[in-house]
Amino acid sequence: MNKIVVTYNNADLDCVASAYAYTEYLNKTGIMATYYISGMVQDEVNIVCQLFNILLNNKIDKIQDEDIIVVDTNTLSSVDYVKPKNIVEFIDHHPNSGDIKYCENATLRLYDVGAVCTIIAEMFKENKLVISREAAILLYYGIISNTINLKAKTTTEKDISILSWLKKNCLAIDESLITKIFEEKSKINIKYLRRFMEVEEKFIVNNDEMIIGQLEITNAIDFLNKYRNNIDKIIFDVYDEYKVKYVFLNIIDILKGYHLLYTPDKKCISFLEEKLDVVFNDDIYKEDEIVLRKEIKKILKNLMSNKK
Ligand SMILES: [Mn+2]
Repeated sequence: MNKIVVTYNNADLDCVASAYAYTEYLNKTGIMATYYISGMVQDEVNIVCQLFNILLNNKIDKIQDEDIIVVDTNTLSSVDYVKPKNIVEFIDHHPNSGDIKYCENATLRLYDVGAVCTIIAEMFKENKLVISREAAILLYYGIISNTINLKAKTTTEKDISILSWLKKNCLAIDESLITKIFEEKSKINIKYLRRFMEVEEKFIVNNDEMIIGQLEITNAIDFLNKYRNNIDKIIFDVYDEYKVKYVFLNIIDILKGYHLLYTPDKKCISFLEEKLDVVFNDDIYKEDEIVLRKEIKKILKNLMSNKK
């Protein structure tokens, strides 16, 4: 039976690159597979594809009863368009959501790396398979994007060393384009600000439901100052719609390498100040290093479950 590699809605570059390259990997090892991208992809995916003339297309329009492989998430709600019983495999680097218990046919492969792209690239390398130009480019910039050009603390030795293998296998890869890609993806159309803020997924610790948005852009502080009203409105809308206890935003400056926590909600600020032992100034907390949303989730989860 044909296998289908899927990932979450509004996929980022790590998702799309992993799905694309893992499909190629399966095909090259004699397993029939296609990828399926659900919903709109994030701008960065289109930027890289245009730069290198890579064409992405879904060869199927609809998921039926095929075997499903999920990459870059292990949370069922983010792949709500597939049936849990059809999932045969998860390949991911996020914390274990516990949802595997609802998938009687699936195995869960979790790796401690900065990008799922790294895992897929290593499979090509270990099995001495020839990698296509497209797959190598997507994986390379997928790793760069997901590790914020290796500045994120989630970056591992594996991420760093596989980049040189990818470069060796594809002459089109150009390091000097990284800044250009980062600048390009920061040109946000404010009409779609909510999509860029990634505020549609609840995170639950103990009994507290919260939503942590994330923006990855250049000139983070200027952006926040300029669009503060728009951001506030979206955060309050999200409170209304999802009825969660806390909503806040993690804003990463992808070139300067710092991050901000921001929310207009004083109650949420007090919560974060207490839990994370930080001080907000004018509703903003700034730290001179990059901390990703998945790391913040991990910290909160550890703190709050220990206490129980
Ligand atoms: Mn990822």
